[in-house]
Amino acid sequence: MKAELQAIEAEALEKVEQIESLKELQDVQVTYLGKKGSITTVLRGMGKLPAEERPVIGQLANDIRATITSAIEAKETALSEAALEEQLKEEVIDVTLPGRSVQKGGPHLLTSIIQEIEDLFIGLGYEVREGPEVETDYYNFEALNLPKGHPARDMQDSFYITDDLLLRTHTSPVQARTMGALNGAQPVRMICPGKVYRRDSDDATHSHQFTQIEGLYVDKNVRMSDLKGTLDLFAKKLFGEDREIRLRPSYFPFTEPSVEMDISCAVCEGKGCNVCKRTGWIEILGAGMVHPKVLAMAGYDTDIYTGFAFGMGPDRIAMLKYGIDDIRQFYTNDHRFSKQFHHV
Ligand code: 2U9
Repeated sequence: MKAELQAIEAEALEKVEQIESLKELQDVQVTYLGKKGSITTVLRGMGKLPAEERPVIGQLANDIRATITSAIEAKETALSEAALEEQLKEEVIDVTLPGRSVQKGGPHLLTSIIQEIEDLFIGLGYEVREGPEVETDYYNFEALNLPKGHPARDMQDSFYITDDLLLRTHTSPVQARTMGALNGAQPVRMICPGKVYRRDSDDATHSHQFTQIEGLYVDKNVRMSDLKGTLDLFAKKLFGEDREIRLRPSYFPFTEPSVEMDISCAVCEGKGCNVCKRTGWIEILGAGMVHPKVLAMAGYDTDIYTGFAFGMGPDRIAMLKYGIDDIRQFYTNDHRFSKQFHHV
């Protein structure tokens, strides 16, 4: 039995030596030291031994069990350390390697332009107001001195939803709603950015949905010079302190008198180039003194209150400022296009 035990010991230690994985090690543990293991099996024959031999064999068996156990533990430690080493080698982080660039999003160019204009007018004490894109015929047209059948209505080909509901063609109804709500009781200083809709076939300069920002300033004794001063400041803040403005007579049903504002061309400094079509001037917005009919319909006493209003297309301003030649680029969500302006 002694030789048997020593053979088992030699075989077990040999096995432990060769083993490569912790799993196999477990199997060895069970095979040799387990309840049904080889050592235990041999010791079951202990009964047949002469009594004086049993303690010797017993001690030998315990020594061999201890030897195999410590060999297994040593191997387990070695394998765990090797596995950790391997893992660390795999997981080694070369901190000198550049990090994975996280695709950072950014504001859409129109959002940046609108925020820039909002910040300017908030600085002048204006409120930013929003309103419904599905508007009533009254607030989109009637309240703005565009009665049913008024020819100017056709200038703004509209998406009607019902006889009385349409997708707003400008943000002016928000001003009309605001004035109406105040019912002539107090001054108004507001700008209103937002999406507007015109039943237009899309091309490089027209989109059926585009963006507008309009402004309204109603108070006692508001004059044309207040409008001009405000527009001059706007032009210099948005397009550069050395920009000049020019006001040309125009016509809008909701303002009288009406003007269009040009700024001196930044590309040719007014000498004339293809950007300003050789005029030296670039049209930016329309404006005017609020038509008395519009003030009256909103409940304002036109003997006391006067006001000015203006309207512009941020799309057009962005195209001018960044040399963009197709308005549809703003609405195609092409990341290659929009990511160029994330820094704006
Ligand atoms: C009220 C009274 C007056 C808003 C105005 C314009 C002139 C104007 C155009 C700019 C570019 C439309 O998108 S665009 O083509 N708008 O030129 N808008 S005055 O006048 C108002 C608005 C509301 C109650």
